[in-house]
Amino acid sequence: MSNPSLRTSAPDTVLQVSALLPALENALSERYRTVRLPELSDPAGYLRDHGKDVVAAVTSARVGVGDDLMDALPRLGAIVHFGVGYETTDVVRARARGIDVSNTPDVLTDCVADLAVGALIDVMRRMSAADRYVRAGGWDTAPFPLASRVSGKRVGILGLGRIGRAVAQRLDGFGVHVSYCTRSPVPGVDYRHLPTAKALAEACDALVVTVAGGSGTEGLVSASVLDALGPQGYLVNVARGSVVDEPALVAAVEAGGIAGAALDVFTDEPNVPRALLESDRVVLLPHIASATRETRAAMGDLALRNLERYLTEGALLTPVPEASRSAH
Ligand code: NAP
Ligand code: 8YV
Repeated sequence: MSNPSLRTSAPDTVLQVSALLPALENALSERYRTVRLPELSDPAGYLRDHGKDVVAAVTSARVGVGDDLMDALPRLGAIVHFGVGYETTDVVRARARGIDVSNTPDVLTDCVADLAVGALIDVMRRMSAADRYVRAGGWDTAPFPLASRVSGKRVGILGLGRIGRAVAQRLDGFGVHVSYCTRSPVPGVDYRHLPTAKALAEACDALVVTVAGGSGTEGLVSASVLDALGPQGYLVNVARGSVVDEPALVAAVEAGGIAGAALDVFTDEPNVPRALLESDRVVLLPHIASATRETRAAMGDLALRNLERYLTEGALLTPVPEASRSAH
């Protein structure tokens, strides 16, 4: 706990910062004195009068704990994220105050990789577009246009972390030639490393984005990267909308600068640019890469175990890495 001198006789409180998995919300309420911030009629008033009671915050990866909220919680000692991404929380700022931060790595890796590969096949083979075609009666008049083969193609993975590696392993089964870009080559990996996103895009037929989000990767998939991918190239993004320059992507889709895109994440969710909604060459998914019953239950369980460990032993179970701020 960050500042013992600020302790009062008030009961220690767990602050639920955002809506969470219902089972996790129920477990928090059953086990701890929990306050659900989104359900308060006067959250600012609560924070002013009771912010000093909060010792731990549980939040989603997409909401995090913003600076103002952090500042309103003088005894906060732990931020527990439901999700692996945590770019919504300033970890350096938190650690400077002695607040530790956890996320839910590994337990969602398989499902996110499954969805990334599914999205890649969908956009290249045009499965969702073909489904729309059948439903609209197009098959009655003409065969569906030919699509692009997946097996044997060159796929570039931007960010070869836990999820990127799981995507690569799945693609090995398709005889795909995998190359990747990270800031430094991953030891013990045989895939070809390329030093920049642009070099990776030039060398592949499809670019799968699995890099960490945050300021360090904002706009990494820029207009010039999309240009390097080219009119025959496909983009899949399961990382964060911020990693892709969305206006540049819209321009590339509209001009035929790339062949297609499959997107699970967007800059301003749930708002999707109209041009993407209207394009038959874009697969749109509502940020569902980890959204299976099994994986969400495992994420909730890991978040809860982090909180329990912190409240009983003063240390989190899966803290985020020390040097994470440069990427997040
Ligand atoms: P991870 O293991 O930390 O992998 C992140 C990768 O990004 C690492 O390989 C890292 O390599 C690379 N990276 C960071 N900055 C880079 C840069 N500037 N250029 C190139 N590579 C860079 O994380 P993970 O568990 O695989 O998760 C990855 C991300 O997926 C999360 O941060 C989250 O945003 C996203 N995600 C999305 C969903 C969804 O629902 N769509 C679900 C889960 C996760 P280096 O540090 O060596 O550069
Ligand atoms: C979830 C995610 O959608 O883990 C992440 O980083 O983006 C997803 O798993 C998110 O955590 C739910 O808030």
